[in-house]
Amino acid sequence: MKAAVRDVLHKAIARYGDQPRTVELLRRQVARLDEPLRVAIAGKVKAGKSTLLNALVGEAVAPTDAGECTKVVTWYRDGLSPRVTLYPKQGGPAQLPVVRRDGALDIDLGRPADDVDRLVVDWPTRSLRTTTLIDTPGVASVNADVSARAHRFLDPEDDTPTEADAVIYLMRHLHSADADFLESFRDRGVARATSVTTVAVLSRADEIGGGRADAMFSARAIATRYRSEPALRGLCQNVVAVAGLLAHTGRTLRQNEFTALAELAAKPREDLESALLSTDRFTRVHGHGELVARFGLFGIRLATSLIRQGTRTPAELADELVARSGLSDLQKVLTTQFTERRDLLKARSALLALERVTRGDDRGLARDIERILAGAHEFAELRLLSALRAGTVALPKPLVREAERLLGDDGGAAPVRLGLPLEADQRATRAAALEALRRWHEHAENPAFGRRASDACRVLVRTCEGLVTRTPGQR
Ligand SMILES: Nc1nc2c(ncn2[C@@H]2O[C@H](COP(=O)(O)OP(=O)(O)OP(=O)(O)O)[C@@H](O)[C@H]2O)c(=O)[nH]1
Ligand SMILES: [Mg+2]
Repeated sequence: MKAAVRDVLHKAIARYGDQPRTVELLRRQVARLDEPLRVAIAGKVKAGKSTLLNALVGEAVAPTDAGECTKVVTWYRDGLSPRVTLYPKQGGPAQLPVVRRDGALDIDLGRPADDVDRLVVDWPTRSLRTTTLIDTPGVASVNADVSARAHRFLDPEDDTPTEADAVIYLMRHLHSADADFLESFRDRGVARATSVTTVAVLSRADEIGGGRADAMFSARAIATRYRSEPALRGLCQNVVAVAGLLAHTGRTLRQNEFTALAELAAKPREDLESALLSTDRFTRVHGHGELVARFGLFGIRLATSLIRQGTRTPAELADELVARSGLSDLQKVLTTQFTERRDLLKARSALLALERVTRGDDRGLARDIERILAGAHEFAELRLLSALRAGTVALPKPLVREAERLLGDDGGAAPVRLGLPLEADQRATRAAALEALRRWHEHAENPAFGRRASDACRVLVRTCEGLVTRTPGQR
């Protein structure tokens, strides 16, 4: 499919030879096909976007305090050596010095954020090799300009293509502004399937209920509820609870922090508990303002209790904090939803871009675009997945769940799609595929189903046929 998309882009470049700006836009799309997937991190002001980005990278690259930088769209990509490039709205790009303070990257724009189009940070790290992460300014903020900047990036109104292939949307609790925002960047073009390119995160999950010991447990329960919330279901692929701060601090835990926590853990437990009721109270009694900023009250409570229960080394503590932060849940969802569908999502972005630039004057390319869309069964799957999530296909509930799984909602591997363990052998997988094929054939013929539901069943028949072909029988 990538080859077909590349071909149609080249064809377009030839046909729009008289329009240098369009050619430039299309050239960028060709290059983009081979680049890592671009995932933007969006959400309201102070939702914890930059902290989560740092947790995903495993280093403090994104500034998290107030400052001009947090108002600028910033790209973080794998590079040979650390480099910060500023692209102003007017004039050519400028290199900024790479300064680290306490291990964290410290960027000084040297000019108002308003004058900056974007920052690009090259950072040598494995975690950015398959995915470029894009930090965006908070939306629906008091500062309408900053909010508008994030909006323009994710859903430009003119005919420039969207820059991100997928979005991680952070919210602290479900707010109508979040649903409005997600709704507003639903795209209207070819592959019409924004929900499949968005994963929602219930962020700063450790703060739920004032950071009580069961905060993460409650947060997971809320995320599960949001997953089936009608306001969200059609707008995103999944909802995961994550305490980004805990994850980031865990991944960058220092020896002196472990020592300080061990000292706190040795104090009488009741005293510590009562000091942990509020930040003010804690810092008044124990000082350690820096520790609170790094761990939060929940993190201190959790870390001291782990040490009391026998965690002996910083490495052990770090692993436990990351494990409890929900970061790996998010990473797993990002892998199945985004990384495994990388080529499809990139092809989709390219076709969306092509459709935007050729709108109104397609120069005979509409047929080529249509042919790719119709020919690639993956697009039909993506659209159906999105329709199922939005609840616009009237299928019985158990069938919806099975359909979502067959379409790759839990992962793209054949056994997983068929509801078998990943390590299931070829024979079992083939048998399950044949059985699924038989049933979906039956569903497709079910006279009780409406036209849309029957169409959906036919897409699944093709999916099952594909699964049968992928697992050939022994002769
Ligand atoms: N307790 C707790 N605090 C968090 C968490 N994530 C972020 N914070 C804190 O919330 C504040 C804002 O975090 P940022 O990561 O800068 O949030 P942001 O969404 O990037 O903010 P803007 O870019 O200014 O919109 C910082 O003081 C963080 O330490 C979390 O998971 N738990
Ligand atoms: Mg930020």
